[in-house]
Amino acid sequence: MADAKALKRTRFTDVFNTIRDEVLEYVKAQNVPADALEWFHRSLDYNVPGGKLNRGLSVVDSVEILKGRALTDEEYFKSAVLGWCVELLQAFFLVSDDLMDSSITRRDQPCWYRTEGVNLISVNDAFMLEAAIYYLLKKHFRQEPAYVNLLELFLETTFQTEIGQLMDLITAPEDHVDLNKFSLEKHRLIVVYKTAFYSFYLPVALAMYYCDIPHTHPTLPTVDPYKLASSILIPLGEYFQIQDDFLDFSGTPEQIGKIGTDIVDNKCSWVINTALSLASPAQRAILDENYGRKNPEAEKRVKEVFYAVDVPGKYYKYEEDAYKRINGLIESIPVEGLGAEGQVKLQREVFTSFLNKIYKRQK
Ligand code: DMA
Ligand code: MG
Ligand code: MG
Ligand code: MG
Repeated sequence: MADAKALKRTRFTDVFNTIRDEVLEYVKAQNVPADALEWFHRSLDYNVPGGKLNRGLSVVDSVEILKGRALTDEEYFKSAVLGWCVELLQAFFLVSDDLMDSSITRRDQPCWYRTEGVNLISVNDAFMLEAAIYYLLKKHFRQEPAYVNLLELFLETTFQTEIGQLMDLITAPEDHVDLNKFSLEKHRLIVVYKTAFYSFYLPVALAMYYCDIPHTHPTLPTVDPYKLASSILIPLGEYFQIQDDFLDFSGTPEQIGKIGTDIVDNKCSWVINTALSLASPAQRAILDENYGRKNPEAEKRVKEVFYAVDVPGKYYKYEEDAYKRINGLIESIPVEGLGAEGQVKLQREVFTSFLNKIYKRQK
């Protein structure tokens, strides 16, 4: 089992080497000097392939499930290119996110902006990681009917994520802490935009477009399969970001590959919102005085309150409830397919396979 997983990762990572070289070949052909080419090469290797690859692999897995058979070499390659485009988008967001969140480490190494000689050049590096997506889409999908759909999906999802990042950042001002402004409703809005669209809806919708699944059947009035997919994947993304918030506070750097910054950064996370709903007046006063302060002692006092009100216990309960609720949503998909004659099939396994990639995750 573990072997099959490792094999899958190796095959997928092989495609990264190909697409990285294609992007670099293109830049090289523009006659850019060797040092600039080498810089981009380093940025691609440092920022793109080192994560869990859940998003990228989900594109390939979803295409395989939707087609209901093993993929041809060409189908595998193209699905993997789409998967790596999602990972490039993720790299673009993470490089900028770490700069904006003043993070220290990511994927067990220093954040890119903190490496030798990079700092604010990382802004341009992030843009170039994004640009590589559109070079690859054009190169590999320009001739396909799905091209415009794939293109629009990347653009719309990027916009949604940026709106989410904006809300995340302005809800967490550096110089002014006001916990009255936080709520679980606000949290939900932020996480759906900053995480759920690009991490969950995007990989599956890419696979659906690649498989030429239509929005509506020409003669049968039926549910839009993309809307149905979204109604499951957005709650799944919300659950994923709540895990991310919980791990930011409770995970060790060795475990999660990054040092948590949400408390110091004054973030409107699930953890602070949960603690606020449980805190006594005395505990609330400690949170008001210590949350969002750039000081390790203050962070420690906040964590003590989080443990005192048993945030971990609430989280484990949340996780069990979310898992059941999302499985219930998945079971509402008709097994025979959508539409009276089942013309559009949206296998439940697309969603269970994604859910099982993240259930009870520790990193
Ligand atoms: C994640 O927010 C959202 C994006 C778009 C990267 P985050 O700052 O909680 O992520 P992380 O914990 O990985 O820094
Ligand atoms: Mg961050
Ligand atoms: Mg962030
Ligand atoms: Mg986080």
